[in-house]
Amino acid sequence: IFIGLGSTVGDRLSYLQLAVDTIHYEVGSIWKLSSCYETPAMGFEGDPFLNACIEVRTSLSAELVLSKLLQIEERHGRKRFDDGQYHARTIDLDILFFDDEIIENELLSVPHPRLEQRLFVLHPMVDIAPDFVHPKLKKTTSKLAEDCMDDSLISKFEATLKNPLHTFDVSA
Ligand code: PH2
Ligand code: MG
Ligand code: MG
Repeated sequence: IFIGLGSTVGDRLSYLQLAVDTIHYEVGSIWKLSSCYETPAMGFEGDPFLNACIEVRTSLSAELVLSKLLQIEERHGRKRFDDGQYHARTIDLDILFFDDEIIENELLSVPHPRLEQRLFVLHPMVDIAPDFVHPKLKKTTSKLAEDCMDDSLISKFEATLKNPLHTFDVSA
């Protein structure tokens, strides 16, 4: 599975690393880590995000992965609001792809809706899985990035995430 990570408050890199470490122990092994990118907040006024993607191997179901990710977000200080708006957050963890499954229910929408409109998702995805085919749109992540109309300015962040296993680290 591919998970998108984002943080917009505090020590953003440490929050993302904390998320990676916790996912490694509670969801599955971290197969690949993208570089980190600094990206302007999309859809609301706010400080820039640090965004990255990881590939995780797990035997858990999508529903279980989702509940683990929500727990991790909560444990590390994310506050949720029920006003239907975006807010600054310490950690946002999104399931982007779950193999080539298409899941639509009241809890989950996988592949993550609108990811093809977001360079802050596509850029890190191209790092770790340029040839992965979007199961609905039938295009690789590289092709989606090329065709993407998002013109936001995305810059590579110098510091990188570390794999808790210290292997398969494509960003090293
Ligand atoms: N996530 C959002 C809304 N806007 N903008 C950026 N740059 N990065 C994000 O991860 C992001 C966002 C909703 O989850
Ligand atoms: Mg998100
Ligand atoms: Mg989210």
